[in-house]
Amino acid sequence: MAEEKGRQAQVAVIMGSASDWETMRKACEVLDRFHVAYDKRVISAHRTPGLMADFAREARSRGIKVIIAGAGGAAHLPGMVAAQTTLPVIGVPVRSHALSGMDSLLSIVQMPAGIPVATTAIGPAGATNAGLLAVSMLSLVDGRLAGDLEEYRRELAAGVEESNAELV
Ligand code: RP5
Repeated sequence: MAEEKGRQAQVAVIMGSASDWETMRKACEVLDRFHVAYDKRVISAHRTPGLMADFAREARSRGIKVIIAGAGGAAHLPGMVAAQTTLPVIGVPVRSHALSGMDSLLSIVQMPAGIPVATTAIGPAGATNAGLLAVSMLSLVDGRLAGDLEEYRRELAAGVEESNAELV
């Protein structure tokens, strides 16, 4: 069974390379904040295609409910995982050196009809929002998470109010 800190993982956070971790850790920070158990691991669509296929095909039976997949450049991981599971897949375009992540974004977002990947913004903001989207999906059947998301939004709004106060 997939587990994190002794609890059944509900979310899998995967990335094409360890070099994606600085971005993808933002998704994990959100899951930590909401006390959602997750697995995290490097799985490369190009360097470990067999591992990717095994992971995708077994994820549902392992109890995973949402997959967050980050990749950069020729970012095939989210789409190829989505092709092999009916779990929701959220794709995070990691900023690349050569093309600043536009290559990653376009690789992930332009899926053919029938195999969806919910694609976020490029980079850390996208990873943060991927974590929040996963929490939102889980909150459909988890009242505690629904309440915690409401509280999170109140905190965001309070932060804006505070920034206004600092303008004077
Ligand atoms: C992609 O290639 C990875 O997702 C990463 O963003 C990019 C570069 O990988 P490394 O060469 O840094 O391992 O597969």
